[in-house]
Amino acid sequence: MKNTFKLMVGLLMAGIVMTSCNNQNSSNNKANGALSSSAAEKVYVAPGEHDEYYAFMSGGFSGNLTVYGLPSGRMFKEIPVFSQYPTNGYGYSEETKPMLETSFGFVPWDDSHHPDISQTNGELDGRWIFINGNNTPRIARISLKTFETEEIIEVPNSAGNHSSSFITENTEYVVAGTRFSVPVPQRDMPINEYKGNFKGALSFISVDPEHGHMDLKFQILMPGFNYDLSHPGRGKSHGWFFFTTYNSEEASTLLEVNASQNDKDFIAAINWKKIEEYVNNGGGTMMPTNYAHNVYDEHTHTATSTMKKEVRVVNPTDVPGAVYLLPTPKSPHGCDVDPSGEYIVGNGKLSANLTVHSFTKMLDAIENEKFDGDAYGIPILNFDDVLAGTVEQPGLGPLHTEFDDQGNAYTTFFISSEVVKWKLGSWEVIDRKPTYYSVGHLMIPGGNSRKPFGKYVVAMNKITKDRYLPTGPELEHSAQLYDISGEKMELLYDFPTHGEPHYAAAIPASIIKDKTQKIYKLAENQHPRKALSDSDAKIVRDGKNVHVYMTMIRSHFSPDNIEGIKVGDKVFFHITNLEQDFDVPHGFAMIGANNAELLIMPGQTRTLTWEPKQVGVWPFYCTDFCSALHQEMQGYIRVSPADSDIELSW
Ligand code: K7E
Ligand code: RUQ
Ligand code: CUA
Repeated sequence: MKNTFKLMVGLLMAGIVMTSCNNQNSSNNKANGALSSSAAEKVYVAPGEHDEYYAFMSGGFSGNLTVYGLPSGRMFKEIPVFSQYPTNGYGYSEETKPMLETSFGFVPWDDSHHPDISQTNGELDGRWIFINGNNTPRIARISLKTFETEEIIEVPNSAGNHSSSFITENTEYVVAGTRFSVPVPQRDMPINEYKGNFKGALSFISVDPEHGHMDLKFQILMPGFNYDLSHPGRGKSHGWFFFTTYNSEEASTLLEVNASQNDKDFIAAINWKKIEEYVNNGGGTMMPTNYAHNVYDEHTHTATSTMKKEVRVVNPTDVPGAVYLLPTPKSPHGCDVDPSGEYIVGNGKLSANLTVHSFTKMLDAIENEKFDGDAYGIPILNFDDVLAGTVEQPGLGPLHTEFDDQGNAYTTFFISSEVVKWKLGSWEVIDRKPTYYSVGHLMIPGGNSRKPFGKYVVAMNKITKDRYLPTGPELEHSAQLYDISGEKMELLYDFPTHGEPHYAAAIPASIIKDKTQKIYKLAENQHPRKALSDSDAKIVRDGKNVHVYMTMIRSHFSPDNIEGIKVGDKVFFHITNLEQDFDVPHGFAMIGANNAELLIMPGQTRTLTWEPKQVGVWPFYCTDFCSALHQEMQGYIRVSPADSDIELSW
């Protein structure tokens, strides 16, 4: 196994794409066979009891966010964000389709990476959770009252929206950084003229404290590096934001060795308060661009998409004292700030040691103007001047670090497949535990805030292999739960996750569970095509468009039997669920409707379209077992030839 690791490091050093298919050792997975019997008790949540934490796991290439309980590992819900979602019709219903509009058109699938929960004074407040769409750059805001996606804003001038979506400690901004530098503005130009022409946009999206509405306030146009992960300053470093970079060579292809030829890349430190002030005084320039801003209105239960036409961009050299580069070995991935705001951990993927920078030292170096040259006019600080310490050879392939409330840090090592616990300040390794297999992110509830809850860590592993009963070639990823309340970590439990969870965020259930919304009040439904009682139900023909204002309640639809629909019509079913009891949705399935069904919550109106192609009498029904008479909840639609003179009737 050791040799395999050496080989892997050799491959990495040679610039070969990171793969870990070789680092399994199936005899090793028995190593955790000797779990203490108390491990079972620690994860056991008795029937009817509730979990202590909500955990929100990124869905990775599913584009969604999944909600789990900790410590049980039970999955409660999948929240659709950047994907059409058959279970409840998100992205299929007319009300939710606008959420997936972009300047590229309707993009109903993305790759989501990093959820982050809103904060007040650096502590989790449980109002919203944000997550990035990586591929077609977007940031979403999800309400933790309704667990629904309420807003999606596209990020222009970006590609591979990866340093995202992390928030400042009063949720002033949700921050997004581009992975790929691209021509800004986009234009037709030779790829090998990358250097000096491609820019890396770091976007600061303000969040309205009352409703959470997002607004792309400014973008900083940085040199053409790749920007990887970011973290906000907190406490003493509030007002700053830190981004790891790689490819400081500005090579246009990373397959060449030259992508990692520099001994050190950088962590970019951004004084966003300073840039905010500059922008508030009219600094920066408005650049024409296109990006979608999609907002779901909680009163009409309907999303609207607006195309924005310009963005304010800031050249960092125009704001002296706002941007610095901290040399960090080599190809840093994670960029993690500890709860005190003093330490900035750069996880250099190809580095033997972990580098930790000191915020205080950084300020001193800035004050004394001790610079080591500059890159494109941005001052570079001296490595030794800002170094707080190094953790010596803690493992291979460090990716991400989280923190507990006792001054400890926990770093994942992808290649050596382990979580390593070490001490902030003394930099000594305290414990290490293997992960099964090849861990990416890890998560401690509140671990990206001033107040972590250091009871559990969840490791999110890239490779599952033999951890569960085999399910053919495609497996779900595997998470592992460790008890970290003692000096040594204790592996408690494995559970599968959906998609690829890059990061996760968790919060004590006590903060949000009593604030969640149980019912949409019918009386507050402002959907323009609602029907609030059976007597409001009606059908209105408008040329070839037929609008059916339908209601549903246990256990019938009104209207149910409809005649006078013709081939070539487009039927809009606007269906209101009249129930006002918690947890009584009804479904709607119309044979051959436009690739979709609906699930409608009490008090809510949803619209599905149907374009009948064949004459006949076609049934519809409720898909959710809602009462003893559920199977009676049905109707028929008579479809006549296009030239028929049968009148609408119901
Ligand atoms: Cu390391 Cu996208 Cu956060 Cu995945 S990234 S592991
Ligand atoms: S919501 S102004 Cu009452 Cu549409 Cu925010
Ligand atoms: Cu309504 Cu089944």
